[in-house]
Amino acid sequence: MKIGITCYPTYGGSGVVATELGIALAEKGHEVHFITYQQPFRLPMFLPRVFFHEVDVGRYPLFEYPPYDLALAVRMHEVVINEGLDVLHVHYAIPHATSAWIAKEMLRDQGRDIKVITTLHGTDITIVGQDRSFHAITKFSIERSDQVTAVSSFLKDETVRAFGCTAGRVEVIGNFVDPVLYDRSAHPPMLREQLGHGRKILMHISNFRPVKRVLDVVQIFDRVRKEIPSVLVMVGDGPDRQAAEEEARALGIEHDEIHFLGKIDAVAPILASADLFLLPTDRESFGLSALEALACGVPSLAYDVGGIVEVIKDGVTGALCPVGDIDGMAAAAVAILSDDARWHTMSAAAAADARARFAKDQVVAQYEQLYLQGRG
Ligand code: GMT
Repeated sequence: MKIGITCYPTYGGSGVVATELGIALAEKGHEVHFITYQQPFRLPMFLPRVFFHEVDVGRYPLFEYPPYDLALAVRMHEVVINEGLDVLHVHYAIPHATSAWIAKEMLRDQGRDIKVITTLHGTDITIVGQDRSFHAITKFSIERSDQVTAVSSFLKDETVRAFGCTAGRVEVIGNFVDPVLYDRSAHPPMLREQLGHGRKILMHISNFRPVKRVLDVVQIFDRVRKEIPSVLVMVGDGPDRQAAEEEARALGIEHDEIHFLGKIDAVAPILASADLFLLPTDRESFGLSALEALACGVPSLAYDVGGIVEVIKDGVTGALCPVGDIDGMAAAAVAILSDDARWHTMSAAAAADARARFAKDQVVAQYEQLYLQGRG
């Protein structure tokens, strides 16, 4: 099939999922066309059957806010015609589902139908989509999509609740990992040798937005390090990085105990050195980074809200605590890290469960089924 994919190409979960889905589809023989404003960051320069179509908004003095959604619709319309696409699969509703609907209407006028699939990822439903400025257009665009998927049951329920969509219209297709890449045994323990020095390694990966609660990460670690020789590795960057660094200093955490590595695209080799993953976010629809950690055999800790409870199995592959329960998270971390046998059992269960429920091949096949539905 010929599939158009639109996503946010920069750092972020939905862009990662969309890009890796596109690469996997191309490996299976489909032709994939990314339509967005920048080459997706996880997309290597050239791959067979993968194409990139840049959206150019142009510049005009009148436009204080250049209308990207319209330029995207025009580009979608053009690529569908020029490349003969069968389906447009957009990731993150705003504004991608709206642009796809406009392109679909333009094509309809030319006697051509294009199937539009919208995958909802998180804040397009839980935050931005519910803002007064966007609620009506988000609801409209979801309802006009031919098919809608959500990355967790939590997100599906939230879509039905907040937008009044019929539950049957939203199919849950979770995120996925490549079990070959996210394999602890596939990577030398480089980070452990460089930073571990015999200590346990706790890790956090995110875009350091307020929703990720990176200060909680530092405070949990502060309690753990007092019980167990350990080191915290912080991966990523964003608005709360400075506050996290200041919190570490205020708590007297030594320079050698906490490392801020900044943005790193290839996280599998460093996850393979971690002993515990911390993702204490309070509004996570899925938690892709936790899934990547689990696949690498890293027991993961999170708050028991949102879709992350569908990813981490409490007491089996990690632990879940009430939001803000920093003492509880620290106690759970110490309990896992101080018992080698328990850690090994959890690590093996984490890697096995990630493979059983979220392996790339099975999830990509679910999307392929969706593309084929309704085709003659
Ligand atoms: O960063 C992004 O690309 C989108 C972001 C968001 O804010 O919606 O991430 C969401 O999509 C990811 C991929 O499906 C999920 O793993 C994240 O849990 C989800 N983020 C939130 O719900 C906060």
